[in-house]
Amino acid sequence: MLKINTAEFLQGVVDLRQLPKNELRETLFIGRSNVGKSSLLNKMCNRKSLARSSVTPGKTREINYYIINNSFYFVDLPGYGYAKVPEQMRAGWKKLIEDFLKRGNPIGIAMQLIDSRQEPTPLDLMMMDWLEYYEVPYLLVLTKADKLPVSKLAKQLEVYRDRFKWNLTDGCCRGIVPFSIVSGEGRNELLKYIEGHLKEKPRQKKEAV
Ligand SMILES: Nc1nc2c(ncn2[C@@H]2O[C@H](COP(=O)(O)OP(=O)(O)OP(=O)(O)O)[C@@H](O)[C@H]2O)c(=O)[nH]1
Ligand SMILES: [Mg+2]
Repeated sequence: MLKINTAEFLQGVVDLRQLPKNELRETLFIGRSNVGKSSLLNKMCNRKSLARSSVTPGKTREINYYIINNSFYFVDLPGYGYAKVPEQMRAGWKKLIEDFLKRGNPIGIAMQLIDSRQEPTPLDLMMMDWLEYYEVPYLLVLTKADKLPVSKLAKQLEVYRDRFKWNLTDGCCRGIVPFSIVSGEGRNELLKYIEGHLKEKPRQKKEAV
């Protein structure tokens, strides 16, 4: 099993020209504001405050790069869907994320986070469409799993599996995984998936249109 020995914040990127020159494998963490992105990143790295939990949601406008074991990246994309964000900022976010995915990075995978108690929002669905379009393999991670009774969580998993059947069989979704920072549920599964990715050959680069 992959072990995370070191995790360091590398840099925040607001412009794609600032992307690290060193092209290493990367795992993207994507999700709306407050879904538990920073918490999950910290849990993955067994750190308390590597990724800062923001006091004001929607504040993070940067793509945050962390370097893990000095050999691959965790990439925290800015959370979306926060109602109070001005329209102009929202457009900026969309452009930054889409340009970022458009690079067609052949050595990236993603974790799409959705709150296990909720339905996917239109922006979650748009993000998943982008991942499918740019052919980025991803796991759908249902966060805060401890907040649901076991039977409800099982039911919710069924609902998600049914709804995203196409993504699971013909698309790029490689699995749907409940996750909790309280119980640690899901952590090993994510590590296993990342480990597999680190061993894979780079994919064919998809041409941007
Ligand atoms: N019970 C429980 N609470 C969680 C879990 N994951 C996150 N939370 C809580 O949810 C809140 C939001 O978590 P964050 O990790 O800051 O969310 P975020 O997605 O990084 O939010 P932004 O940075 O604002 O986009 C915090 O109060 C966390 O403690 C979980 O697995 N279980
Ligand atoms: Mg955060």
